[in-house]
This record gives sequence, structure tokens and C-alpha cells, in this order.
Amino acid sequence: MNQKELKKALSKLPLGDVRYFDSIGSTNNEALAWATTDAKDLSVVIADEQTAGRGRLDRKWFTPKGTALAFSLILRPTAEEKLYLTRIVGLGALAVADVLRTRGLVAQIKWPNDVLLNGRKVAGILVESVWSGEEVDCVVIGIGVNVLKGSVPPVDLLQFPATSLEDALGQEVERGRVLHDILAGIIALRAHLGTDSFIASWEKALAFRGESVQAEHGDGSRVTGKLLGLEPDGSLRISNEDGKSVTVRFGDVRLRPHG
Ligand code: BT5
Repeated sequence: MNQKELKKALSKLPLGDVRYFDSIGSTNNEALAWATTDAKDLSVVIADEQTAGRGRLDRKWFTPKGTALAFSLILRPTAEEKLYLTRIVGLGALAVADVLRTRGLVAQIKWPNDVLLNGRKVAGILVESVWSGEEVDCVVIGIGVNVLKGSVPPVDLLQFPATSLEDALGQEVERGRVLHDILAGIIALRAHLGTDSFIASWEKALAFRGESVQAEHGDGSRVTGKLLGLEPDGSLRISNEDGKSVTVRFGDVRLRPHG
């Protein structure tokens, strides 16, 4: 992957500017800094390697050289899109899941921000915002996808099993093509962000729907029950052990199958 190849692969998309790095700390950090200056809507930061890739709550995200996709897309949301900011993590996750499905894979979203293949994590999404007082100015959608086998971290570093596209497909995949397709998917889905059908598609792609799950918050509190679906803001709806419908909001939540 290099700047020239990428420019060619992405040339037909209505992107802002594209910045490519052979190696960087975190594409999200670069995009957040750029977003506070002159970044246009749909500008992208892409890196071949991240040395300080981040997950939620500063957990580590591994992006070894030459194997993965790591990029951050800057959105300048319209007034209407600002009404649906909590759906943006779904926008990223759904675009990734859709692209994997067009390659014949059974991709599911482990709410809120993981994409799974065969019950293993293949991609993670990290959405961060730049605020101007009370108003959101920019949203950065950071996406990491394990494309080639070498991108999958060692088991002892993981809380959840991981896989790559190459593992799932049994053949190598071109990273530029996957990147193109995910960006095209985000651009297409973005037009539907505020619709009921967006939530319906997101809901349909959820892992563990109708199954027993446990959502654990950072403070140790837990909700156990059947995963029902999503609220209009993208929060998770679970029927708890007393049969009552409860809402699990975004934040430091870990979801796993239960029982
Ligand atoms: C995420 O966080 O899954 C969000 C990951 C977002 C990464 C992208 S890459 C481009 C952009 N720039 C950044 O700096 N970040 C974004 P979370 O749900 O907190 O999951 C983090 C956990 O996933 C870690 O604690 C590990 O257990 C596991 N993990 C780390 N690297 C992984 C990998 N390559 N594949 C699968 N699991 C991984």
C-alpha cells in the first residue's frame, strides 16, 4: 500500500483530502488534529502501520505493518445528521459488515463497535468527536480491519478471539479494494442515517439477537438477558431475567454470550 496506489483505488469516491502514512501513532489522533483545522468533510487518514492504535478507553489496537487496514474518516455532520450522532458507530460497523457479506462471509456486529466473522473479531470501530462549545463540529470514524493473517494479535493479548479476512476466505485480499468498498458503503449508508430502515439493517446485523447475553459496564454492573434489538438512538434493548425490557447505553460496555 502506498499513496499512489491508494489515490488510484479511491479516485472515484467523492472524498475530501487523503493523507497516507507508512507508519503513524494513531490515525484517529491525526484525524482529530486535522479536524480542528481545515479538514474537509469525508477526508481520510490511512496508515500502513499504527504504533499506538487505540480502542475504547485507550485499550490497544494492533496494526502491524503491511497486514491490516487502519483508517479514520472525518465527517462534518449536517444539522440533520447531528440529531443522529449516536448512530454513527452503527454506520461504520454496518458498512464493514456489508462489505464482508458481499464477499460471501457471514459478518455480524457485536454491539456496539465490533465486527465478527464466525464469532471472532475481525474489525473494530472507534468514533470520536471534535466539539465547538456545545456543538459537534466533526466526527471521526476510526476503523481497523484485520485483512491478512499477520494482523491478528497473539491470543494472550486478547479478551475476545480474533480473525482476519484472509483466514475466513482462505485467500489473500487486497487492502485497497476493501478500503474503497467500506468508504463507498459509508457514503451510501450515510444518506439513510436518520431513517427507520437504517436501524432495521443495523439490528438485523447484530450478533446474538434473540440469544442470552451479558452486558458488563466498566463499573462492574451487569445486565443479563435476551438480546431484543436496538432503540432508535442505537442503544441496546435486552429483556432482563425478570422479563423487563432494559436499555443498555453506549459507554464502557462489554457484551458477551451468556449461559
Ligand atoms: C475497538 O476498541 O475495537 C476499536 C478499534 C478501533 C481501531 C481503529 S484503527 C484506526 C483508528 N485509529 C486508532 O487509533 N483506532 C482506530 P475496543 O472495543 O476497546 O477493543 C479493543 C480490544 O480489542 C483490545 O483490548 C484487544 O483485546 C482487542 N484487539 C486489539 N487489536 C486487535 C486486532 N487487531 N484484532 C482483534 N482484536 C484486537
